[in-house]
Amino acid sequence: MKVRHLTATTSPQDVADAIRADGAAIIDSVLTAAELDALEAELKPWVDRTSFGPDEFSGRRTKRTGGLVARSAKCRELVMHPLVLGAAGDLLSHATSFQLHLTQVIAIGPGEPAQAIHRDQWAFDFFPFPKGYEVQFNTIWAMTDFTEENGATRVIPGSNRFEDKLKFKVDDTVPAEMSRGSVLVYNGSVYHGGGANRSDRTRVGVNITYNLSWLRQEENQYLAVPFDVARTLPIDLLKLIGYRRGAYALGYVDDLRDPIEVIHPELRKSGLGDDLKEAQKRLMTEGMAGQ
Ligand SMILES: O=C(O)CCC(=O)C(=O)O
Ligand SMILES: [Fe+2]
Repeated sequence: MKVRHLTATTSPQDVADAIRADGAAIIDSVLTAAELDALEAELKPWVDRTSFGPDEFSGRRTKRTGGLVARSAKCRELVMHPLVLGAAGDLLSHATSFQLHLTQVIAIGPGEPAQAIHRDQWAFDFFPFPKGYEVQFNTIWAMTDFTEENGATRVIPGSNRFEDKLKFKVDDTVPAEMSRGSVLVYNGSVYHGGGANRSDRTRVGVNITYNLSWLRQEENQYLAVPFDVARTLPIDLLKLIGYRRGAYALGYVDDLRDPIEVIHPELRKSGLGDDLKEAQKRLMTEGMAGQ
């Protein structure tokens, strides 16, 4: 079974449905050549000065370059891409909100062997989330073509419904082959891994992932994005990178202040934002019912 291909005009709900069905899908030709060139120009200096990975999982011939919200204005557009945010919101709608989890160029160099097949949600200390309770929405934007030969991500379609902590071989997977400018979208429960690069060119993807706001972020956005840069970012992006509360109370500052107020004091609110009213209502009814 191959990874399903969708067009860039697919609705966010249909993208989310494809992921619910198979754990992964490819949206073809989302970015234009001009957008890709601009992205590449912003990312190159940072990738050039990144060292190879320290272990097999990160990849000893693979570079992983993060901090992309701070380092690349064009990446902010990928982070905020409406189709991605719409699909993520649909897939993760069982929680109050979701947030940016990590931003990372993954440049798999020639000679890199295949990465171990895994679930991304194992990052949460291998917590056994209930089947169907998705905690992550992930993207890998293809900056080069992704081919079987150059290390296209390996996926087991449908494995989002499998048991946890299973071990697989590369032969159990299929390559998520896609053209430059396409994006692989997948959830935290699908088994996958970076492919072996048997070509003589580097395979480059931009991995941008989102998770439920009640979980910890893999990349520490508060430290990765300097305060002076954060101050210049749009409010929506600030909230997405974590300057908001998760559920009712998670992440407040001093006297129950919303974290966005630290950056923008003019946004001080006396009450809760609309997005938190539902969480408050649940806390009151479910909290009281338990007493
Ligand atoms: O680069 C890829 O194709 C996937 C990498 C991956 O799955 C990971 O590092 O978690
Ligand atoms: Fe992964």
